[in-house]
Amino acid sequence: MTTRSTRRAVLKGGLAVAGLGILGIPDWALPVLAQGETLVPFTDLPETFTLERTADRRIIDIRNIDGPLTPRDQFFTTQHYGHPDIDPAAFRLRLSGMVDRPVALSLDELRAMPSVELVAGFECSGNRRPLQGLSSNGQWTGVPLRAVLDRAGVKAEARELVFFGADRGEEDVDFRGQTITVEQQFGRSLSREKALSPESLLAYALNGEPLTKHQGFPLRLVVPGWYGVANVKYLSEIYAQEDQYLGKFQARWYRTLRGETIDGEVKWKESAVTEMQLKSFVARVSRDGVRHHVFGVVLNDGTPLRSVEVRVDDGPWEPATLDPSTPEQYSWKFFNYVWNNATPGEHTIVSRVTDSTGLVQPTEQELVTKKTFLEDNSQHPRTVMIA
Ligand SMILES: Nc1nc2c(c(=O)[nH]1)N[C@H]1C(S)=C(S)[C@@H](COP(=O)(O)O)O[C@H]1N2
Ligand SMILES: [Mo]
Repeated sequence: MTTRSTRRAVLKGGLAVAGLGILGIPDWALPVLAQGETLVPFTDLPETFTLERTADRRIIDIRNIDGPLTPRDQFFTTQHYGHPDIDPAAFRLRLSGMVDRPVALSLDELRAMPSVELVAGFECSGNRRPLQGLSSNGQWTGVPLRAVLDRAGVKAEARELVFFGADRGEEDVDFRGQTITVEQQFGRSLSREKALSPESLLAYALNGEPLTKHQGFPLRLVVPGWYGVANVKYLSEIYAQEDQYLGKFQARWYRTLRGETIDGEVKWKESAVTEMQLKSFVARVSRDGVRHHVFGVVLNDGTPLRSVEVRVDDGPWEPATLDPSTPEQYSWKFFNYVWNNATPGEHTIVSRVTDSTGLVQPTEQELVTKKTFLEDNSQHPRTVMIA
């Protein structure tokens, strides 16, 4: 058996006992049933910790990641306006606004265009402690966004492309103390340059099968290397305009406020959530005989990585090994670290990643001037108890 299939078998055993959680025994505290490898529980999780599983939100259990691609029915999800029911036969993607030829494309027409496949992982910009479970990795099939925009011909004056989902909801818009309630679609924009650049994709399949309802059936935008919010689901309309788009999910809900020191003075900078910030996190610790394994995940904007390191307690940073099973540029990446001679007692384990430009994942302390919780890519120390 290869290492990967061994791990898969071990974790299948782990999943089989997941139901014991309802007896008050956290499933990850139980010995896993195969190959003598056991999960070592994280002791930093609150005792009452449960994975949120509602129609609009699914947090994956990162301790159970068992392969590079997240299965379709387990992919994390966050959805603001419920799940619209879309009849695929009647579905049309409309392109309008500042275009030469407004078009409406059926799914068959989109599928008839040359397709591309892309492995891309992403996390919600709100992904953070305690579990980091708002993240997943998928193989997307679809049509390059650029090819679809070229069908309509984006006029030279158009500065922004706005992507609207078919999902809609009522929102209170505050204006100088006055509250105005409007019904709106989920909408996000990309600059002309970004939209016409070659990477983005209009995806109709995930891991080789049609998109699931939670992942935006029948069509979604995938902007590789960007936070989840850019990947508009139930994509029904692309509108070209000259003005900046200032809708709620562009200009307000997904904003980061950071203090930056410029010429010795702190300037407060508000920015839209775009490229993923360089992040790694420990996903699980397991024991195999006398050795322990630390397994983790890296997410970033697609910049090549230089290294991942792991530190135990106050020890030195030690190199971890990047797993070759996730080589694609925009895939999430796995790392492994063999922890020898772990002594009984509680230990802290943390990882940090460095990319090829020399950028190092920041500590929590280095992010204290970031005042909103989005884009938290800080190093995430975890604790485990070694028996
Ligand atoms: N139409 C639509 N697209 C959307 C959203 C939404 O609420 N409506 N949520 C966004 C956010 S905040 C995230 S993190 C991702 C989640 O994608 P997933 O559910 O496939 O994981 O979808 C994005 N696309
Ligand atoms: Mo999100």
